[in-house]
Amino acid sequence: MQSEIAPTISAELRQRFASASRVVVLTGAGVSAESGVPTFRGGGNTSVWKGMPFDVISSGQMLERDLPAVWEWFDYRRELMQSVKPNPAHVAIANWQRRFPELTVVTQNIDGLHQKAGSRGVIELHGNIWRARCVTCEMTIDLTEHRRNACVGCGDNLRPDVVLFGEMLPPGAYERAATAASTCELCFVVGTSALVYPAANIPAIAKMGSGYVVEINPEKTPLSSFCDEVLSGKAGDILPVLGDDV
Ligand code: BV8
Repeated sequence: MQSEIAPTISAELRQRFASASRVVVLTGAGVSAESGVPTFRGGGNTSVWKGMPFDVISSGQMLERDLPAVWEWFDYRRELMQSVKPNPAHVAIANWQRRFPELTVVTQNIDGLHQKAGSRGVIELHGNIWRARCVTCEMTIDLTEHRRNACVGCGDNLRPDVVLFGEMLPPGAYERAATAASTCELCFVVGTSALVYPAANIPAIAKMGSGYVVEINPEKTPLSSFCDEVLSGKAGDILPVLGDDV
């Protein structure tokens, strides 16, 4: 039964969903919106911090200039995320792991909610807010278990293990995501404004291969006109229906 909250899913997508083996899901902040994690460009309380736009406070330059300010910003966001839980969108994507022989989850998010929902092998293009990394020896610690004092390895400062604007992505992360996209049959783009690169390249790479690209977002984005199918609505409404429907 087609849920009244989900838009019409085309016969083509139903057929592809039923027969696909290699699937890529690229997610952005919108997939966590229904968990209560503020998005960045929706004007929420993480789009500006102490008068600074988020791509200023979350930049490599700011980290060089004022590490304590960057820690204050990330401590605030970790506090906001303490009690958030995966929503039906994360759970549906985690369930797809059993459905598709090769499912690759690529996320721009740093909240760890895909892993909490049970997804494995998640490619975190922008790192993870629950980890800290030594600025010198790059040793990482889990901030859910340790306080962020000095590095236990070499004693130098720790920084959030998150990719800030102007910084390179984790070695190999983008390449693994691009490789999966280049050979996928289906690529879902869920809850992203598709403004940040190189993550926003992933759907184009899927399209250049044999990927059928499906956007799931309540709003239009720069990607919408390029996608094979756009399902306008919330990820938490649409993703669970997609699976049941076919
Ligand atoms: C790089 C971690 C190579 C931090 C993030 C100058 C110098 C250097 C680089 C650049 C430069 N100028 C431009 C660049 C490239 C730059 C870039 O792309 N800038 C943009 C702004 C133009 N990229 C980089 O810097 C990257 N590195 O290029 O390295 C390099 C290096 C040095 C020199 C040259 C080249 C690094 C980018 C990573 C930045 N870190 N996050 C933190 O979180 O604080 S990015 C940040 O934006 C988040 O990760 C976020 O995920 C990401 C993208 O945003 P979205 O996820 O799309 O979220 P947004 O709020 O925008 O949209 C939410 C969407 O969800 C909306 O469409 C909404 O409609 C929808 N939605 C809402 N509710 C729902 C929903 N959808 C479904 N269901 C719902 N319920």
